[in-house]
Amino acid sequence: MTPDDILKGLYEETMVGNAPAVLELTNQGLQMGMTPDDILFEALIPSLEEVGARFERGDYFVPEMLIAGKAMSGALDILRPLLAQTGAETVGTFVMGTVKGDVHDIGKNLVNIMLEGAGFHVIDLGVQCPPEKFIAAIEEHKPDIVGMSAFLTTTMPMFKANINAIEKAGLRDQVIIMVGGAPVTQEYATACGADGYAADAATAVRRAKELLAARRSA
Ligand code: B1M
Repeated sequence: MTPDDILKGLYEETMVGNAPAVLELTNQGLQMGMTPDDILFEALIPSLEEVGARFERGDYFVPEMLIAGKAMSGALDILRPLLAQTGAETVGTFVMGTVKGDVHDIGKNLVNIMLEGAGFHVIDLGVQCPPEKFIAAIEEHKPDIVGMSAFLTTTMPMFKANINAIEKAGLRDQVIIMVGGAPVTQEYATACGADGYAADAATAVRRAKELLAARRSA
């Protein structure tokens, strides 16, 4: 098998939710010297994008989306330690959660992995996080940054609800708030009162570091 065969196989097997094949191909690719970035950005993420497109066209339904997501998550478990392996010192604490009403977590998990790789201590609150959960986590962990993900247009308004609740609890000045997720834009982030936004995991890391540096030098 060539690296191209591996990428093609990963793309196709993720799309049909064949988790064992995706695991096998991921391991094979790594053994052949392929990088985690190649596997992620040239096969797994494009495959899930196609899954989403098929769902929109009505060719796929929720079960197909679910098994494709599970296949991708299995590969991420293998890639996680490799992506996070930088030996960087802790640069700050980041509390992260998917907002209430939303169960998507693959994108959030990927952001977490990249943040860990960049030296952040990440506290993952999981999915379907109500405002009280973010507030309790701020009180307990005193993070530098709170990150919120939303993947549905119907759950994006939870950003504003969370930020209002954090303000009401008197904690807004203590944390930088970042938001993200597939349907989110910079304009939306600004409108809901977030301090930062990023379109993908790598940009999220860069933005988090910039925001933290600006806060510390202020
Ligand atoms: Co859902 N789903 N889904 N789904 N799903 C989408 C998001 C959708 C775009 C598909 C489509 O129609 N094309 C669509 C949303 C449309 C919209 O509102 N605009 C959709 C829908 C409609 C739904 C349901 C409503 C379907 C239904 O029930 N009728 C339902 C909702 C359930 C709920 O949450 N209440 C639903 C359910 C599901 C599954 C459970 C089956 C499964 C989730 C599995 C899981 O996450 N464990 C699923 C999946 C797999 C998808 C798609 C196919 C893939 C999502 C994904 O993991 N992408 C998705 C289609 C698509 O995205 N093209 C779709 C890969 C991931 C790496 O990218 O999530 O964008 P992404 O994350 C990126 C960035 O967004 C950014 O960095 C990440 C990494 O680069 N980012 C941040 C994320 N968080 C960030 C935070 C930051 C900064 C950046 O700062 C804090």
